[in-house]
Amino acid sequence: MSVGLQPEKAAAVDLPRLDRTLQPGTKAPIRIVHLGLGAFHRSHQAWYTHRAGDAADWGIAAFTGRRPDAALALAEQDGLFTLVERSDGGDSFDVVGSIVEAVDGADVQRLAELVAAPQTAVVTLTVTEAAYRLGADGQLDRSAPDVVADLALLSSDSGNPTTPLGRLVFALAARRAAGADPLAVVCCDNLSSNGTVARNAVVGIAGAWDPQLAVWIKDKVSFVSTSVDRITPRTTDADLEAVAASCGYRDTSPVVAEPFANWVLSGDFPAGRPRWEDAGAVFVGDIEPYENRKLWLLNGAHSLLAYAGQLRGHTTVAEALADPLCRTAVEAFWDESESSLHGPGGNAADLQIPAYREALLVRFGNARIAHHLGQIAMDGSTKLRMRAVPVLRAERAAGRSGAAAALMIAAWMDFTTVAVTVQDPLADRIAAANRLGGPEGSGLERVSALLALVDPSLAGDADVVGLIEDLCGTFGERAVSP
Ligand code: CS2
Repeated sequence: MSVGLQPEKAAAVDLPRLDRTLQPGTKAPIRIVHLGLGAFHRSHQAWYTHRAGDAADWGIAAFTGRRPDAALALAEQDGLFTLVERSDGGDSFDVVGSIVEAVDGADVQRLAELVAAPQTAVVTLTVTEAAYRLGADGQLDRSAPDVVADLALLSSDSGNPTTPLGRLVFALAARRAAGADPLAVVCCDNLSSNGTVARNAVVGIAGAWDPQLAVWIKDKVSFVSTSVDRITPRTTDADLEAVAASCGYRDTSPVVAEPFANWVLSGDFPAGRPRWEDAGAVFVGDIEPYENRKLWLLNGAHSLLAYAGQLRGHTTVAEALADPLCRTAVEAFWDESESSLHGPGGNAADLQIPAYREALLVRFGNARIAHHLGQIAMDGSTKLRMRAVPVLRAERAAGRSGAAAALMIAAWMDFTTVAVTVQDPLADRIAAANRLGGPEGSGLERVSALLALVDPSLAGDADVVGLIEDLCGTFGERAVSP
């Protein structure tokens, strides 16, 4: 039986399974190792690699995070999957062949073998923002329980690390032991200066295990920063059926994405890379302006819609954007962000912000994409550090209130109070902070405790705490009395 389809549905469609006999073509040699085989990797890096002019030279071995079944399903199709580009006008289908091996992330020995292989030139990462275990000070939180556990496993040689970065450190140690040449690690998670963040996290873990390995990594591994963009909701059973109906084969692992895709990269590739520019990737010297434009305007608006929208009873981005209260909040946040978007070389015009904002409204409004707010709401304590805090700080430094950025934080706080589940590495501490706002506590105490999880220095600023407290309740019932 094919994975992912209900038995009765599978029986109803007697179709061949997608495999390389349906899509003939040579399998490229593995030269890229990817950590975080999810929908976004397939719609983005795998798609760019598939479209590169030299795709035949660049195969990807992709490792899942925690889901062996996802690796199994893709491996049964020999790594092939269908990318469904979904616009308001309809769907188009493309089979992507760049993933040549799909592996369960728990297979750390295979990861080490591939990262150590001399022909491997690039390691790409989509492991989620929270996986970098950044403390509120922006450095690796070495006290995070899973970091502590991985360090114990690495040091005792008694087992395989379980976090993506612990696994990467283990694999880089194997590359060092094999005497292989330098390579590039390309972070594709939505973090500011994501190459530097990845470097700090990897070097931090390595240094706590084996200081010589940390020195080798600093010396030999190039950490490339990137800004990645393509809206990719979770695949549903209806998507599997749409592929079967339109393509005439059964694909257990299709991915649906918007037509838009963007990839900006900055950094060195000491062992080479695919010609991703053939597929539209852009290589720049100074990535920060592009990164901020995307993180604040797109991801910031996403987080605002995720919390405000759910408080207002909406389910998808398109629904939330159609609500005037949410839309006004987004526009106000964009206005604040815009004041701090300076553009490459200080030339804001190069960022084409009015056109970017206009395009975002169209992208968010694509009702056929069904991008669930619940998916975006995860890991808020980490995401807000990148999406709301820099704008709030810049606004206040300029003598303005930063009320629109503060409203995003207030909406997150209200959401964490009423949500059935809060998926966040700090979920326990969020729940404890929310209890401060109960009958015995005060709204200000609660806001300050929650804010401390996002940014401790802001939590000590009484004006900011007061501002956020005032804004709580904007999108629904005030969860806590002032
Ligand atoms: C979203 C992103 O889930 C989220 O936090 O904001 O996944 C967003 O859809 C992508 O960055 C779009 O490129």
